[in-house]
Amino acid sequence: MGATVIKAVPSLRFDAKTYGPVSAGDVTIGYSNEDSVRHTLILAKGDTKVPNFKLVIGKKGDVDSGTVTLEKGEYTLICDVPGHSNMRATLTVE
Ligand SMILES: [Cu+2]
Repeated sequence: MGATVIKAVPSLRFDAKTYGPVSAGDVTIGYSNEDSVRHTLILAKGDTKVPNFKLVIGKKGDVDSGTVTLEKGEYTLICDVPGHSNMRATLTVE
């Protein structure tokens, strides 16, 4: 299965509002920094943060990736850097 690639782009945005659908199970996510500041990526389902998953891209050109086991559902992609609260998107797992 291929990776879902998410880009952080200027200014303080993800490159899409929605990603997927991807298949439930082990989901590989790549995160690429095309912006000029540090970004993170965490996942939440409702108000519950998905444990043990965080990607960090510190500067332009950085790439991080990770694999996380996800059940079916709608997840929120979040950059938790202070001031980046508009960096929210949806990942659909089916
Ligand atoms: Cu950010």
